[in-house]
Amino acid sequence: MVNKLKHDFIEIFNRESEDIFFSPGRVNLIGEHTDYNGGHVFPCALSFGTYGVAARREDRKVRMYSINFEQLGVIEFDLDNIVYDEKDDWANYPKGVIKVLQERNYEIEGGLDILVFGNIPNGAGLSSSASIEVLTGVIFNHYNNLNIDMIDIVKISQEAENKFIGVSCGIMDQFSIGMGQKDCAILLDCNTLNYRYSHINLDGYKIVIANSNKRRGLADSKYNERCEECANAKTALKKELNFNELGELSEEVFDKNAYLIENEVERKRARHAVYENQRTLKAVKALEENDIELFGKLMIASDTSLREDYEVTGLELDTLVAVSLEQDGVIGSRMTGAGFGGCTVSIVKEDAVENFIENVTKSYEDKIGYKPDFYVADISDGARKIG
Ligand code: NG1
Ligand code: MG
Repeated sequence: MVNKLKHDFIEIFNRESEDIFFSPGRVNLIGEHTDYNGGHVFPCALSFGTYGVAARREDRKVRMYSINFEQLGVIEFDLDNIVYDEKDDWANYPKGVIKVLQERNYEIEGGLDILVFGNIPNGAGLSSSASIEVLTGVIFNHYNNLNIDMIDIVKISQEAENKFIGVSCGIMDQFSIGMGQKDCAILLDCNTLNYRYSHINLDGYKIVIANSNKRRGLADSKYNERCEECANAKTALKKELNFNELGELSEEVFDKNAYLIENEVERKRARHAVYENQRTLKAVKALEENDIELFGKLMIASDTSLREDYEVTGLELDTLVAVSLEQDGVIGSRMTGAGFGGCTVSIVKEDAVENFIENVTKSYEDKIGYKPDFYVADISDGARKIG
């Protein structure tokens, strides 16, 4: 792979590359739509992600080429004039990160040629966007000797997505991609950014990701709508309760005070955020006590809440979860990521994985008309220089 990318670099830029970087995708095991509500998440970095092959330039131009979007060709821009441009599509993510670096007064000395290749399915809730953001941060950090901590690269990447791209996302994706560790999921408190690694010891089980192959479409605008609904619910509750984030509330306190949220839709959204946060803490405890059955039940409860209270699933994801749960050896299954399409994550007994994939493919295709894709997750390290 790496050799092929070096070869492609020469073809595209007519020169040798200098260094190779990798930034993973991520899958969230539980804790969905809790990050921007100040709750907990439990994601892990994957072995597939985005590769970046780079070489310094003497001038202040950045030239970028993505093998995934070859029809867009080489995208060129000047370090002194970084503006969002719809036609540059994917390249707006790296642009955003460079822009935020500059806004924070990091000095970017010179331009770069960068070839990018990603093997994460796009728009599937596995964070292809955050993967390229963090990749960009790591690359520019390296070539400009900026010595930025990974945590700050994470925050800079999130800010790029918030301000430059316009998605009010929380910090889960960038955090897990930057800070990921092999064979571990990260329990992250998105309010305080306290975190710890939890070793994933799924003896005899696999984490199976299924892509519904339903593109997410309107996800970004619906996403911002959910952020706003939760913010309104929080304001209504805060009139009586003294707290900062929905993630600080227990189910009991929420239930007692939920009547304060007059808007019924906003009440449901907030209920999801509060309950999902508590579920995440219970799920991590269960996993660490080797109670995989309980972990699976909490995954299913998470999905139900995302479907009924948060309303971010849709026919394809609902079908995929339903047919997954009908199979032998399945402990739990839920949508993962923003929703509306994209992926599910399931815990499946190792010896049942093959049948699971075959049967789910068939049932899903019967009902939806096209096939899902599967990935058996391999939990890996976070973004880094690899060569
Ligand atoms: P995906 O589905 O990877 O875009 C989005 C947000 C996360 C989080 C999840 C829902 C972005 C970049 N990320 O993830 O911060 O809120 O949805 O839990 O939009
Ligand atoms: Mg995204």
